[in-house]
Amino acid sequence: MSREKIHILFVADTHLGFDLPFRPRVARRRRGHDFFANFERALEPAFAGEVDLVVHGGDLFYRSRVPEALVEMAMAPLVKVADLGIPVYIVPGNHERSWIPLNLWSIHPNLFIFDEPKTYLYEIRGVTLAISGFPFTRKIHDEFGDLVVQTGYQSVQSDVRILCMHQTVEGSQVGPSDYTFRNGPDVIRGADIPDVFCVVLSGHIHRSQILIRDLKNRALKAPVLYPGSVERTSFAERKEGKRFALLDVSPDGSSRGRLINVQFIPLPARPMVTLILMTKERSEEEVFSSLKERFKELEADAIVRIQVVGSTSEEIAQVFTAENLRRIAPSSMNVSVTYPRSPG
Ligand SMILES: [Mn+2]
Repeated sequence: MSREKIHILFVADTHLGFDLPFRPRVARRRRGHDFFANFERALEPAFAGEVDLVVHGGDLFYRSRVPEALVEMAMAPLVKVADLGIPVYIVPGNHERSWIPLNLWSIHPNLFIFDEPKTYLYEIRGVTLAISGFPFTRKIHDEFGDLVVQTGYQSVQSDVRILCMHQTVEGSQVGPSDYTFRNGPDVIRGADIPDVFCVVLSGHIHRSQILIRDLKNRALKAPVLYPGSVERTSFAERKEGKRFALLDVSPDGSSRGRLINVQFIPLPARPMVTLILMTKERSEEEVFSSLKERFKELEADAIVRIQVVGSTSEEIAQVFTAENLRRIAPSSMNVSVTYPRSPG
């Protein structure tokens, strides 16, 4: 029996279109280009012909309704991969759930979209790989088992089986203080991961991680792999390294095969900084010059969130108008402001 390794490139949560207006009202640095650049970086091993297939784990776009021009831009790198003869499998995420235009692309012989639960077969170097998947599904807690059956994985002969989805699994973590998903209508129980796949590839959770145990410390029947988002979509991700994944699977004599290698490949992500500015008993000029000083201490490409603490009189608020901030912050930064919530 063949011990051939199959190389898979797995990327997810590219959120293309985020901060990328087609007709911007003001000229300032936009974060959207960073997302596109990392998407293309992640696909480099595919452009170089170093992988056998590519899986996109969903949230290709940053929201459900996007302009057609953005769809063209987002699909171009995936079509480039597909044109090289490398099949690309796309899981519709929460942002693409019922989005028909994506299906127009499924006429490409190497682009496959899990618009409903299904299983694709891919024969390569004498190995039959079964790639099962289903689109993002709300309230999946009690539906997961049925969805897996609906993929039809059991009706095909295979040497290796993988499952692709865009869901939250028990034990996955997000946020600066490691919020852990435990239970709930949108969370898949670890114990429900079946014994029929060698790996579960999932988008949705923006922190890259691999789950091998449930919260009762019982081994999962297949590891669940999240590559994470390609750039930081919010300040909750400020401490996370951004990555995509390369993995190898191999036949092992069962119809499931086995996962033999996982590599998380880092992507450059811009620093995110919260700048706390005290305004109590300070004049507009003082606040203004202190803000200018603080900008100088930051990395030039920082994404800055200013948190105003204290008075937000009309004069002080003038310092933080978008126009004013663009004037004093280096143009390489992205700057936003949050004000304290008014008490009561
Ligand atoms: Mn996402």
